[in-house]
Amino acid sequence: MIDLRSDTVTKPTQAMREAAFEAEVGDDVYGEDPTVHQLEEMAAKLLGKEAALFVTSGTQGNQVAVLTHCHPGDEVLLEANSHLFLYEGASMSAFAGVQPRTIHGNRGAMDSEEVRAAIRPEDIHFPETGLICMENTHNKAGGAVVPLGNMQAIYEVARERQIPVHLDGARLFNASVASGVSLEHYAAQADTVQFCLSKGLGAPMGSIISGSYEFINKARKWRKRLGGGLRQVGMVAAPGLVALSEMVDRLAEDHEHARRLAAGLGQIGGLSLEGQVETNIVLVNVAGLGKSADEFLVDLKGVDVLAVPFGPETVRFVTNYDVSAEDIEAVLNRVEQLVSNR
Ligand code: TLP
Repeated sequence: MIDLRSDTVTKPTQAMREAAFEAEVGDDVYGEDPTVHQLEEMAAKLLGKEAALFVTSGTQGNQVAVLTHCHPGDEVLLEANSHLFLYEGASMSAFAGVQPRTIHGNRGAMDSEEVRAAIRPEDIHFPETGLICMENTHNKAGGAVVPLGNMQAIYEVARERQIPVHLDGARLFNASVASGVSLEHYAAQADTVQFCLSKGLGAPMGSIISGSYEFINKARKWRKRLGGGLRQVGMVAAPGLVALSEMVDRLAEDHEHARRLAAGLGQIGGLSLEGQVETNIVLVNVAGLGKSADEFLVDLKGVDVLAVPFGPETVRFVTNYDVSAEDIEAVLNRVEQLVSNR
């Protein structure tokens, strides 16, 4: 089976398994796990922030950020196809009691003037704008890299109005490797940043949120309230350290594989690419085959290839550490056969 459903499906490397086995641990709720400390320090340094917090998942990291930044009754501005809006079970409303307000972006990038216009003026009828969220890379836009200049413009608007900015950087390392812009530069365009260790970087679990000392102290309490205070968690922080030290540069391979996959799929009659491939995500429209995404995925599974639906006619393929260049060629051969046998 060649699994292109997500980069979350990667299995931990041998080095990660060994690091977990050997990790020095302590009770992290008491702040006594040295491996967690090491991971949090390394992450904060990479992002150029004061402090960082290890959380169980990207969703938990984003929600802890919303809970820490906002008050019930606030409004959160975010891109209409962002993960925070589409794929987190409305948890910002369920937990933080905030209302999302969406802005349609161009390949994931919101127009800074639209963001400015959406910020609420003081009026007894209106909610307060409590937070602005950005996402880079943008998942639903096909792994699009949101340009640094766009992020700068939005952060400037936010600072003028003293509204905090959170960056969902689940795949920020992909953005950085693809664009050559440092993590620090991206992170400087937001007050807080979440990134995932368990996507392209291959760790078995965990995300980081990062920001000021003050923010992280408050966030730690929200993480505890959500049941995310863990004990000898150095066992899973250790693979995270391996992810940060060994797995970043190789993301370029995933990007190369995605470009090859896209080039090949784009040649197959009935399939059309949706948007440009900038990182490790390829979106393909299958309407030309006279099939829905779900129907196409059943056929694909029949030839031992897995992907996910990303719309009624859209299929998402995500290249990852466990998929080789040969696997990509095999996928192309199998899809070509499928389509020609129709
Ligand atoms: N995305 C998953 C699915 O939920 C769609 C995937 O396979 O891509 N932010 C972004 C931009 C994400 O893509 C994801 C996961 C998250 C946050 C949440 O991370 P987890 O899965 O660790 O909660």
